[in-house]
Order: sequence, then C-alpha cells, then structure tokens
Amino acid sequence: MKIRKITLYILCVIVAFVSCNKDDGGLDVIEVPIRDRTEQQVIDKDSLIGYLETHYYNSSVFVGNTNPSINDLVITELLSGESVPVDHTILIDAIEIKTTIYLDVDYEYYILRLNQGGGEAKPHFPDNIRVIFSGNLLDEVVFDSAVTPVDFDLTNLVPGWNRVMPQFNIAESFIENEDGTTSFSSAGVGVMFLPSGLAFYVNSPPGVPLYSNVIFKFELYQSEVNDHDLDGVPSYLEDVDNDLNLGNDDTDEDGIQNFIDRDDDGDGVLTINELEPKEYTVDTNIGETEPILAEKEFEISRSESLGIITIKTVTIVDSNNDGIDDYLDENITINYNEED
Ligand SMILES: [Ca+2]
Ligand SMILES: [Ca+2]
Ligand SMILES: [Ca+2]
Ligand SMILES: [Ca+2]
Repeated sequence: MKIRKITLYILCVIVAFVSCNKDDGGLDVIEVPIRDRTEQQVIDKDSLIGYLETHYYNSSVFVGNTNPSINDLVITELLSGESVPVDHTILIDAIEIKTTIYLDVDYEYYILRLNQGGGEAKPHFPDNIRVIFSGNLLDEVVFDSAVTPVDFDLTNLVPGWNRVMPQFNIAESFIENEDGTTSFSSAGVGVMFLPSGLAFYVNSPPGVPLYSNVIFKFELYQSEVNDHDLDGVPSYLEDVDNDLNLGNDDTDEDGIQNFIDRDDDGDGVLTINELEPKEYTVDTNIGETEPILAEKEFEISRSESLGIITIKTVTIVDSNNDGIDDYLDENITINYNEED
C-alpha cells in the first residue's frame, strides 16, 4: 500500500514535470492565446453597430404600453433595398448607447428600453433579481432562456447584467394566480446588446462560440439587496472603489474581499458590531407606519406578531469624523453590541 502511494506520488511529480515542459511534446495541449480585450472590443463594436443598423423592431406595439412582454418583441433583418416598414423602427435609432470600464478596458453596450418598470426599487449591481429572459446570438439562435421566473445573484452573471439591471425598475405589482404561478405587471422590460467582453468572452457556455456578442431580452420582476457576508453592510457598499467589482476590495489586505469578510478592517471587532444597532416597533393596529430609514441605515431583520412589526436596523457610523466609517477604520474598535 505504502509503495503504491509512493509510486503515485512519483507519477504526479513526473506529470507535473512533463506539464512544465510541454514544448518537448510531452503533453498534447494546444494553447491558444486569449485575445487582447481592447482589440476584441473594436471588432465587437463594429459587429454590434452593424447589427443595430440592419435590424428593426415592431416599435408601435410598445408605444404607451406600460405592461409589455419580451414575447411581444419582433426583431427583423432589414434586407438590402428594403425600407423599414411603417410602425417599425430601426434599432440603431431606438437604442441607448452606454459606456463602462471592465478589466481596465473601455466598453460600449446598448440597451433597448421597452418599459422602465413601474416599481420603486432598482437592483444594485450585486443584488438578487427575479427575471425571465432569453439569451440570443446575433443570428437569433437562442442559447439559454427562462420562460418562468428565475432568481439570480447578479455577482454570478456576466458583467453586462450587473451594469444593465440597475438601470431598470422592478415590476409595479404582482398577483398570485390560482395555479400557483405569479403574474407581474409593469415589469422592467428591455434588451441588452453586449459585446463579448461584457458577456462570456472565452468562458462560453454550450452553444455560444468564443468571443460571441450576445443579446439578452429580459423582464425584471423583483430584486433583493444582497449582503453576502451578513455583516450588515449591503454588498453594493462593499465595493469601496466603486468600480462594480467586489473582487478587488480588501481593506485589511487579508486576502478575503470585503463583501465576504466579516471583519473588514481586521481590527478584531466584527463589522456587524461596529455598526450602530436600532430596533423599531410598529403597531399597525393603531395605524403606525414603518420608519423611514436614514441614508446609511439598513434593515437586517424583521418579524411580525399580531400586527406588531419589529424591525432591527444597523447604521454605518464614523465616530471620529475622519471620513472613514468605523467598520473600515482599524483605529476605531467600538463594539456597539458589547454588554456593559
Ligand atoms: Ca456585507
Ligand atoms: Ca471594487
Ligand atoms: Ca479583508
Ligand atoms: Ca472591524
């Protein structure tokens, strides 16, 4: 047994050695260098603009329509010599051009806004969302879709999604149907046209060729603020440098990014204890209404019993007014939850 283990160990060492010397032909690995993102974006932009200039949609269906569906949308190619039919609009005249930076590259992407969404809330870039969607290649081939509502954590989606979703509102209302399904009215409805760099790039799912531009049609129904590490600070605020990337914010440089670090400044006091706690009791029996929370105050729990709602919140504080909030300030170690 021992000998087998040793043999295996030696084998592993040899394989590792061969891997390091694949130039010698030891392993049959074909390495294709990943394309330069800036160069690829030039190609993708050309291709997307070309698409938008040669496709039109049935725009009149959406005029004054506050409850449209992506199923109402028909995109048609404009063949040469044809003109755009009445009641239709060429996409390039209807879309919004947006810019963003991702991995230090300047990107352009495009949104067709079919309905803003009648609800009050807009998702933040790392929130959870409930949507239906259809993912298409430029030739209209569908590579993925959900016709009934699905939930996503935006941090798990391609970067185009966490840029586009915050630009729409959630649905105005919903009703539970007798068959157990839910109907939403006045959802955020739109289409995003993404260059490959804001889509899958080289991490393509089945059916999507490498470096594909993609089109996502979506209906945004609901959203929920995410706090991945449950430390009381919503994940969107854990993006300290505001670059829509949670992977590069690590205040105490311990290798654990703030959005999953329960002690962001590494001062030994958990973040949740460096926030000021409050508790509200709302007696709806006598018509009391819920408190309006302060700008840096966030709900962390609620319970209801006999019409009495108990809401617990935390507030981000900067007790020495140096511009650095306590939970990010290693010099402040006030524990608001410590027993006296
Ligand atoms: Ca958090
Ligand atoms: Ca960041
Ligand atoms: Ca950290
Ligand atoms: Ca701390």
